[in-house]
Amino acid sequence: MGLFKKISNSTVALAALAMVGMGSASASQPADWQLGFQEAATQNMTMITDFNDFLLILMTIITLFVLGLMLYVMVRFRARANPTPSTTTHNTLVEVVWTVVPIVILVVIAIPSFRLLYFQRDIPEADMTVKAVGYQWYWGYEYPDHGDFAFDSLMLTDDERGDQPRLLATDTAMVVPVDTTVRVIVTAADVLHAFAMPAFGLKMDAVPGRLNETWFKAEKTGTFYGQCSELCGIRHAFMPIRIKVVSKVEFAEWVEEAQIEYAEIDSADAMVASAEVQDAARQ
Ligand SMILES: [Cu+2]
Repeated sequence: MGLFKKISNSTVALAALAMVGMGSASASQPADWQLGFQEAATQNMTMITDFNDFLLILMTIITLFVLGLMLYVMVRFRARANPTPSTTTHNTLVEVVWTVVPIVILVVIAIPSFRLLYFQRDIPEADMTVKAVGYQWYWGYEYPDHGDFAFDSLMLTDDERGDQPRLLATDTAMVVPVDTTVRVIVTAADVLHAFAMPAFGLKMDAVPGRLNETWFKAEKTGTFYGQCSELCGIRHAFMPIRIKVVSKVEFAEWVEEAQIEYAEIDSADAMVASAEVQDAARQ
């Protein structure tokens, strides 16, 4: 993996240089003229990037080899240079080689592929749980381990967003501590959505009436942007996901504030909602 690491590191360095040149923002969001993935913020995404680089190199070698063979055959055995064609129909050695070599290549691909798949699907012992609920058209977050408070996260308009990125800025963020295994329970309240965070290598369908489970462990602090990744209706493009990864101390402080702030908002919302239901019932 050393070689791929070096290549992907130099790609990151090049991308960073390019971004400095263009005055673009951090790598936790899409960048202008971006090639490849966003910079990894979890081990999962590092493994995805390495696997992608490995496959890219492997298939480049195969493509060049096949191209070389075709050019050789076209030149060496063209009608003018080779007026009496060979009538050979079988060559045991060549046939064994072109059967065995592709099998070996597939096995070489399968091993890291399954390793990555098991790493993603085998959910480790989680330190905390967040439930992400997709609504038409925003995300809601619930923190069952920290007093069961809940809040919604809506996209900010161009007037409201300040220096946050366009179509990715939200009023509130899902806040999690760094170096912590977070179990994410993903579901939806109305139609299919999908919870996706590119820098974490995270994508999970949000299905009404079903609890899907995934996890991540962010290795650095910062703000990370993702989007709903299931065509869910007219405002599908306007329900971004913002995850703020903070230190454990900052997270504890945020939880204390959030328990007060969101509990109050929720009970007020609930009162308004129940009043509306009663009004509707009377009419
Ligand atoms: Cu959606």
